[in-house]
Amino acid sequence: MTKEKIVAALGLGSNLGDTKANIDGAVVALNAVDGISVLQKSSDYRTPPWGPVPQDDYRNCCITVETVLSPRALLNAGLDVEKQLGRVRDVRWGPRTIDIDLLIYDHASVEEEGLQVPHPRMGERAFVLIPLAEIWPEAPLLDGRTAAEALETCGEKEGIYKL
Ligand code: A4P
Ligand code: MG
Repeated sequence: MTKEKIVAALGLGSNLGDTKANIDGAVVALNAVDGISVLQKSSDYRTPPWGPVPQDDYRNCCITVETVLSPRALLNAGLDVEKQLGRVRDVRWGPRTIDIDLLIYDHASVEEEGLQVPHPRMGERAFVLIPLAEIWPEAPLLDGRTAAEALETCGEKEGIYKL
């Protein structure tokens, strides 16, 4: 029996080292994982740092993938790729070589220890919604809105530039 393939979206961010190489390397590494095929990658965007930690601007993008992995296995694949690319977990919300967030997994809603999908903070974050709406405007958020609808009312669009 073949497993059902579903579409998921991942958000990638980097603000340490060669940010383009980090993002591109993460996309290649994710595509190389058994059970994950990258469908689309958005443009990269330069985005002002969000959150309480003063730090450099980020490079952010989103990808859609087709996968037979469970949400947990997909999250773990992302964490493995973060490790491969030399990410050291230091300050929460602090600078990072690469951050891979699981944003959307089909229409599933997951609330487990260490795993929340759709990603709980994505609906207010233009650095997630702008690249996501570029490749998957109909992406279903937790509150029933699509990525494109959430982007319309999102207040943090200033200072974000397509690279
Ligand atoms: N976790 C639970 N649900 C998920 C999910 N859907 N996707 C858990 C990914 N991880 C999920 O994450 C901590 C734990 O969250 C993971 O081990 C996983 O079990 P982390 O990556 O170690 O820590 P973090 O990234 O510092 O915390 P968090 O809360 O994920 O931060 P965010 O929300 O990712 O924010 N500014 C700009 N412009 N661009 C950015 O990309 N990123 C951050 C980090 C801050 N400011 C930013 C950006
Ligand atoms: Mg994270």
